[in-house]
Amino acid sequence: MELKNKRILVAGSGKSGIGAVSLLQKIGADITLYDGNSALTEEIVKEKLDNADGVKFVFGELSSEVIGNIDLMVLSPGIAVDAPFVNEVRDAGVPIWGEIELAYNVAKGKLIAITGTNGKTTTTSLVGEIMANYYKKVDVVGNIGNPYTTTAFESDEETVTVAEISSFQLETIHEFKPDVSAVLNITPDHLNRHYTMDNYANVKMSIAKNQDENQVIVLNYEDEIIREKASKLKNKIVYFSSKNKLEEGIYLDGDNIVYSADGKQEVITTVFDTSLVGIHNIENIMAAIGISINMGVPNDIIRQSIHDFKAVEHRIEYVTTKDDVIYYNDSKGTNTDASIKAIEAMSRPTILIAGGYDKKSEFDEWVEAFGDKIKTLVLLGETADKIAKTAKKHGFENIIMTQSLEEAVKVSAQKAEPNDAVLLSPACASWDMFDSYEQRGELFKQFVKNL
Ligand code: UMA
Repeated sequence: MELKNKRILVAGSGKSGIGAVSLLQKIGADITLYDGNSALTEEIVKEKLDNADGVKFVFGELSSEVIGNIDLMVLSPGIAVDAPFVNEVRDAGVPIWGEIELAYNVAKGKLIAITGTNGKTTTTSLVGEIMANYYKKVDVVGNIGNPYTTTAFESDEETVTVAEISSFQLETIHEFKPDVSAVLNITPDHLNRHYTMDNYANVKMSIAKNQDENQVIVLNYEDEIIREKASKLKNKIVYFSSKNKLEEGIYLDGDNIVYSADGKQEVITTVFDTSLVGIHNIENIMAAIGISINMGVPNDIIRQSIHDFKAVEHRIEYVTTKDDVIYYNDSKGTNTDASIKAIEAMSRPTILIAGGYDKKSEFDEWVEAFGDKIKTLVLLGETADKIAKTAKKHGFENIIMTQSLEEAVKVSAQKAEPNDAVLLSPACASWDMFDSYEQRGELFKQFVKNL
């Protein structure tokens, strides 16, 4: 679609909306920026724009008059695709694109798109590093916190874009067609938005829906949901496995990470040659290898990049040691599966700080993962009561309820004995008390340092 002079409503004035507006300004569209938050004002939002010339603003309710005068709506990922105003726009016959679709429409060069319930950010960052060590012009964008629309306009045929893509973003793609895609794993998450697991899995797999038979998707062989859904794909599948030796693909053989193709095997790296810990990270590394080989990066550059790569902030991040108690920030553990991986990575008796925004998750499996390792559970946020109930149901009684993250940190420090660990791994999103998991993680580190 030619976007110049089109009347475009950008919905959401967060990072994605602001990115979309700045891109559309460069194209010369007629822009209205809408946000459902009626507490916002033109002044507040203008602060976020480099240039607000010609942009119209609507806050709170969206009238049918506005809807009747637009050619396209660009939707931010945090807005549900079945929100009442979105339904109205759809019913009026107006096309709805996600911010990702808008960026894709404009961007040039090669595109790598990575999704999965967990490991997206680590894998995207690692692939970004590998690409940057081989290609001249590399952008790392998407759910990682840097909207694709902020780089799309300046990209050219030489650009390699590495995009972390969430399920929310995939719901509103149409022609989005990555050269190489990846689905790392699919476990329950965001079910309040996607309703069923099947729906969620289909959304995740739709990352490949426009890829052709020559284009690669890198998939986790050990994920049953992925394997089942993969049977419907028409593009080229490259599997990775942490448990099985694959005839074709990437696999873990003892301590070696092996690439096997056309009857030949090559050790790309070993589990000792990386600072990333845990089997989930080995899977992220294998996915990154699968992507990079299919982007034509030589093996020695892949190996060196993996060796040099440092873990991502807020993901089982070491904060400090005080009175022989180690503090870890896993604010990015925003679902039970991610949090279980953090618990598994602990090697000391652990005081776990958890709870947050209610995504209607179940916490049974998560509590079962405590084993003997978690000695005290410190809870906060919307889900605190639900988690406490589930923990007690499973016989875990050592629970402390708190009202704030600061209180949770103080209580944990009081309870901790030498040789313990204190782990913030909420198993929940942050949106009940914080703007983002990053903000929650930063505050946690601050409160720990203030102890
Ligand atoms: N809004 C409405 N109506 C609604 C809901 C929200 O008008 O019904 C408005 C809010 O008032 C707010 C704006 O929309 O002003 C926020 O938009 P947004 O929620 O889409 O947030 P952005 O700031 O644009 O950030 C988004 C991603 N957020 C979500 O998907 C919720 C960021 O992912 C991403 O980094 C950013 O785009 C850049 O691409 C964060 C995330 O938590 C990290 N993602 C989830 C996850 O990883 O699990 C999916």
